[in-house]
Amino acid sequence: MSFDKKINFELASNSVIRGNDEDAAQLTQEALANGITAKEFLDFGLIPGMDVVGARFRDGDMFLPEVLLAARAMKAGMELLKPELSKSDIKPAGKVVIGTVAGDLHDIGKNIVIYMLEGTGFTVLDLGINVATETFISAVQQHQPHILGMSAFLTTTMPAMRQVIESLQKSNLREGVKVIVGGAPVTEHFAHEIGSDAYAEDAGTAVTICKRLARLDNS
Ligand code: B1M
Repeated sequence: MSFDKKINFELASNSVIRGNDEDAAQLTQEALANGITAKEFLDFGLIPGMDVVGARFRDGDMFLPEVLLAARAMKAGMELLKPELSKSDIKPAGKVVIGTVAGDLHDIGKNIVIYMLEGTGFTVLDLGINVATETFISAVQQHQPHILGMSAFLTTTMPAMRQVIESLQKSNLREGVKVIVGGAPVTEHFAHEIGSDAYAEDAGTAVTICKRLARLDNS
């Protein structure tokens, strides 16, 4: 049977919605084998599926165990996309330390940002999820990155970003590092209010902005 891009994307979205990791992996493999780019497959296949999951969960039509299965299916696809998203012949563009803030266990969006940063030549140190303020601070002290990135996916964990920026100031580290924040509930306005240098609404924009921030830092 010939490969149909539209059907592949639809089936991939459905595999995330149904939480079927085997299907998600197989459809990802098929897409890559048929010349679909990792970015296109994410944007039109996996992520739209997760958007449906989010809306159903919000409306009470889906429950936590199903959301966990959806996340597992999404990750099964992402694992296969990672090599392509992270492939880079470009020399290091800068160093980024990144993590999901304290109290927050979401990491799918953060990981996409990381893969795409690595794919454009950034060296990335991933601090993981539920990262305490002190851990961000000591990572900046120890690794002296050009950029500190923070993700928050819950309205209740967004204030932790402010705490990290305040701690950077108190530790006299703020001048030496650019800060970028993101995650579904975070806005440009919020980023500005807490004193972040930048905000990005998606991984592609995050890469463009990090390039700009790293260049400014070096100049
Ligand atoms: Co949760 N969850 N969840 N969840 N979950 C949301 C975020 C929610 C919006 C769902 C909803 O109600 N519709 C809601 C938050 C409501 C709010 O705060 N306003 C919610 C809730 C309530 C919860 C729990 C509290 C549920 C409960 O226990 N009752 C709980 C909290 C746990 C905790 O963190 N303490 C919880 C748990 C979970 C799971 C563990 C089951 C799972 C996470 C699995 C994982 O990540 N490993 C999960 C999931 C999967 C979701 C949804 C459905 C999907 C998130 C996702 O992966 N999206 C989500 C609903 C939604 O967002 N539609 C939801 C796909 C991803 C590609 O997009 O994350 O936006 P996104 O990332 C984007 C951008 O935001 C941006 O680039 C990424 C790629 O383009 N970006 C950055 C991200 N980080 C960036 C950093 C940057 C720049 C850009 O610079 C540094």
